[in-house]
Amino acid sequence: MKQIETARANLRRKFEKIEDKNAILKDSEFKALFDGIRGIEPDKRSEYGKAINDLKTEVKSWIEESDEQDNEKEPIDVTAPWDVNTPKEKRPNFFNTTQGSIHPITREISDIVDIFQRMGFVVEESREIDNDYNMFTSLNFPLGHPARDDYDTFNTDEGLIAPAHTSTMQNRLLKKYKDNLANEEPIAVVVPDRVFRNEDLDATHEHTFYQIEGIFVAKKVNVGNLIATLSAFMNDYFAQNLETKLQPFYFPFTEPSFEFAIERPDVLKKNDSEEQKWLELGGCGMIHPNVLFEAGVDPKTSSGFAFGFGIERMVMMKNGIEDIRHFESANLKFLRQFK
Ligand code: FA5
Repeated sequence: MKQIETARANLRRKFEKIEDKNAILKDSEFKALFDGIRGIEPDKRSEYGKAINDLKTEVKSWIEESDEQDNEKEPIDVTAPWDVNTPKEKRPNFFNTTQGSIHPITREISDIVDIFQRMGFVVEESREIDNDYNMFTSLNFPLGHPARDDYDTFNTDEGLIAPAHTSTMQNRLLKKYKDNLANEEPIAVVVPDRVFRNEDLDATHEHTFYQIEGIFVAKKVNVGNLIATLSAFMNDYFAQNLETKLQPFYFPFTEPSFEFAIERPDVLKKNDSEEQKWLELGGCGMIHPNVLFEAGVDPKTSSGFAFGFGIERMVMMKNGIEDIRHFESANLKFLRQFK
């Protein structure tokens, strides 16, 4: 009986350690116990045999218990392409991956939108297919105007356009919200969405990317309001007090027009030259009176600003990403860094 007790203790110790719990039933301790029967006095043999069998029953109950615990830890996936009884180490690892995660652009858009919502902007979606009126005419690009060439994008045979910027929404949104003005409320809308351009691709140019458009219209809005709004947004988004710069530019739909640049955040500092110091994020300006008028807003009583930023460029700056092509690459190694 002492021999069986020792064997029991040894078996338990081994059982705790081994991965494949079933293997314990084939352990040499059992064989040694059965072989030991020959050395037992004949009238004690049946008692000894019964004790070995009891031990075996007990060991089986250890296995059952540990299976139950495993099952509690890990629910059974009935769609898995293996038998549920296959031990873990023998299951094929098809996916070699853990759970999926939210794409960094999706997550950043929701952060960006949060900031603007806190500032009182409402959020609207753009479209991935639009027409010449919204892309150009309503935005004060006359037919044949050379500025149309700056927005070279993709067209369908029917003459529809994959929008090259989110400004295509300006006319629709001014019309939709113009009653706000009669009620002494501003029009304050942001539009984060996908846009398309026929581009030569490089580290900062994609053919498919995201922009965030903003429009703000009320009585007596001026460039100072534009700068204050954009600076407040950038400081919140980058959680760093960055220097900002407006430089004169040309867009047919704003007058005056500017390019909005920020100082490179610390992670992307290159050298101290003036040329390397600034990163251009997007365009902005005071909405052109023709654009307001076209949407039925009286430019004599109301004025406003608009802006359009490239979202990838902002995310690249915030996270120190050196190449825009990572975003659409479906490269898991890249994407998993943003869990
Ligand atoms: C525009 O698209 C204007 N609609 C912006 C605007 C809106 C001006 C409202 C005034 C009022 P632009 O072509 O510069 O402007 O593009 C704006 C930003 O989009 C760029 O600064 C850049 O951040 C981003 N962008 C432009 N082209 C690409 C591209 N191929 N890949 C990635 N980002 C791009």
